[in-house]
Amino acid sequence: MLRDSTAAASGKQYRGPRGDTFLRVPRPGLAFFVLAGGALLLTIAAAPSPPAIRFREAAAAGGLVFRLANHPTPQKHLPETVAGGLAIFDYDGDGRPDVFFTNGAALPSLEKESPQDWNRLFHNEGGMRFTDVTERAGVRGRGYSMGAAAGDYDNDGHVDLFVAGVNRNVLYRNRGDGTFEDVTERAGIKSAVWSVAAGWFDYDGDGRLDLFVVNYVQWSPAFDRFCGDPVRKLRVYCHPRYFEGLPNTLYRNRGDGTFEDVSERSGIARHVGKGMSVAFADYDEDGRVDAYVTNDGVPNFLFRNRGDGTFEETALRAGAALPDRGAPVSSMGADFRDYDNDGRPDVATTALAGETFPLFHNEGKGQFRDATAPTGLGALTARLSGWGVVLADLDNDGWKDLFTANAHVNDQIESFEAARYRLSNAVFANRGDGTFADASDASGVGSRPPGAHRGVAVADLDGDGRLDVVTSALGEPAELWVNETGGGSGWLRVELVGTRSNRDGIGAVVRVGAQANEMTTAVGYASSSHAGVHFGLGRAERVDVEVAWPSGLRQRAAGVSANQVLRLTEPGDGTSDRTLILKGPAAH
Ligand SMILES: [Ca+2]
Ligand SMILES: [Ca+2]
Ligand SMILES: [Ca+2]
Ligand SMILES: [Ca+2]
Repeated sequence: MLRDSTAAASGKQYRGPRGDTFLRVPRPGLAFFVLAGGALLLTIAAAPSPPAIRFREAAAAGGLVFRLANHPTPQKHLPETVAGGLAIFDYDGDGRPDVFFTNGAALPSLEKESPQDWNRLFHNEGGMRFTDVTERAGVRGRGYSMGAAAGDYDNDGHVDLFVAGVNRNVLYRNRGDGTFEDVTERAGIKSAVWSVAAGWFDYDGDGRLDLFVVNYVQWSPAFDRFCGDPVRKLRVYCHPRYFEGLPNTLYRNRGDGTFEDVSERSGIARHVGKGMSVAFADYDEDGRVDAYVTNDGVPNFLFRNRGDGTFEETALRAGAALPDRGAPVSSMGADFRDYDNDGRPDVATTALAGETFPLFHNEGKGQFRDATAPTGLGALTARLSGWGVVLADLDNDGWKDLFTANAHVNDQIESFEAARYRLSNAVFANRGDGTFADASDASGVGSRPPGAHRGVAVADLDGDGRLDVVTSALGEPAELWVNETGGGSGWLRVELVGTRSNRDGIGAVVRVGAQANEMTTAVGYASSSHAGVHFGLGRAERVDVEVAWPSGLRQRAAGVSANQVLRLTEPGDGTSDRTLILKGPAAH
């Protein structure tokens, strides 16, 4: 925590809930009162509210032309309706984040039969212009792909890519020359079951990224049960209860280009679920990164990292497995970040109409509370169905907002329920008082026809300091939501270069004033955002930055100017002082 901030000129210091002082970013139109008990109250003063979040859709205009070929069939093969993960990462190291889409395949063959089925990589040319570089990069892929996870597993400075799919996973090593090498077999990655999502994290703290693969259910193309209404001849995708679940897979990175399957030894394989996404954060603040896994129709998992190479599944005990109603929901995507600036990572998820999008507030001491209703999200999302979800500060006011990629799972739902299949995406603005407001219409995301949205990833694609959003949709064009929010609020992007820790700094917690954010690339639904750690700074002009590296080392940068990219390299073994203060900007 920032006890001796040198940036107090840009904000006032307050005593935090745990007795520590922190820097609060002023927010226009709001007055702050700190109570003796530590609770923070906000009252709205008679002043203009912050500028509304605004997006403009620009995929086609920018050449980001991708249509997800999910291959719908009369047999309603289940993979058709759960495809759509994507990844944003800078594959060529030019400082501009690029965009990768997973794509489907023919059914029941599970083979990519034409270029329409290829996974696609788009190079960011700057100025919101994109070029398809799939063939040159060698990432067209094989099989029915589902999810993507970006991370530099071999610590060579080039971000690598894992693609999860139906009975076929692929690991690509980034060669650093704009091309990728399929190293799946050599690396020891299996392709035995249906994997939907994956994420990179260093669970054993050896400085090498390990791979968590989220497996869904036991399914084969031979599955031909009729689900739906035979009288009306309405066939629908079978509910997950008709399928056996699967345990997830954990691969330990040996550091020699190969991975060891430690699913059994680590305890991960002891838990059978119907996994859809994974997100990482150190929820119990013991310095070891933990994993949250959403399950479809059964309780979610929270794998607490014991620090000895094993995990215990604590979701029920921690209050993060189920909403307060006590019944499991169709959990899809997840993001694991602090939405209320109390310094602890919370869990935002999505689910289907009638279930709301459950939000679990981290109360400290390893406990969560269902905050869906008190934050207003219960009422705002009760009629929605969602997949991808990101907690990101879309208006740079210092409070993370929610963007969800929406649609129902059942394309025939309108024949059975008063719910819609195709939906517009949604934006929920964080009011900074523990509640969210529906900003969907005002933001412009409702300006496009509703779609069967699935994946979502976020990054500042044009380098203007405002986070842009990419979403995928079944059978429909991907959307590129260019952030055009006005108001000129400040921002800071922190990019990490690990030396003792993994090169990406994944698992680091970055604090700017009262804000905390995780360096993680696992977001949304089966998706990945690898683009530094973004902070909205409101009107603050200078801030202090503190990084808690996975190695345990803490690094500070004091008096950092707003509106820049701060690239922090972890001090190496030769540094005896565990706190290093970098003076001035380190933008690239
Ligand atoms: Ca790039
Ligand atoms: Ca690499
Ligand atoms: Ca932990
Ligand atoms: Ca915000």
